[in-house]
Amino acid sequence: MRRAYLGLGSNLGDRLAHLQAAVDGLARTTGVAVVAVSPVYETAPVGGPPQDDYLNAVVAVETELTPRALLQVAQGLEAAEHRVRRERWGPRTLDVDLLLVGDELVDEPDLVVPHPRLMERAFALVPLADLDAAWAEWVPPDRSDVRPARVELRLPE
Ligand code: GSY
Repeated sequence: MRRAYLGLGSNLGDRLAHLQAAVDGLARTTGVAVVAVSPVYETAPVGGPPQDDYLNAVVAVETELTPRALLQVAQGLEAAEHRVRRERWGPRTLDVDLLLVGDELVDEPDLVVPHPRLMERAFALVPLADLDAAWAEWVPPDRSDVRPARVELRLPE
């Protein structure tokens, strides 16, 4: 068993419902136990075309799955929320990113762990630091693009 952190993002449709569906789907996955969910943040889009703000959060799980198996779970959760890949970095109903999987290092064409852009993304670092204070020192001082949202995710029972 190891601790993994997954980043969740949505900027299309019922954003909170998409994030909650990901948390609930993880909780239903064999070999995965959801242990914590971060606060939800309203965040300015990074990269891609002009698009609406995102809701972002991070979920902590205990898992016996490999990074590859977790990637398949993440892609299944995105597909269940009808994510359509129209353009790179474009708007999406649900994005589920593998941020960290224990101390695993993976560098394959379609899977890099830790997430290759984690250190540049305040929208992932801020909620990650909420769950693991060891990450607080990496959070940029200007958090104006990552604002607490007035909504919360439920931790499944
Ligand atoms: O990789 C996550 C998708 N994404 C996001 C996101 O989740 N939040 C914000 N604020 N910007 C983003 N740009 C991309 S791509």
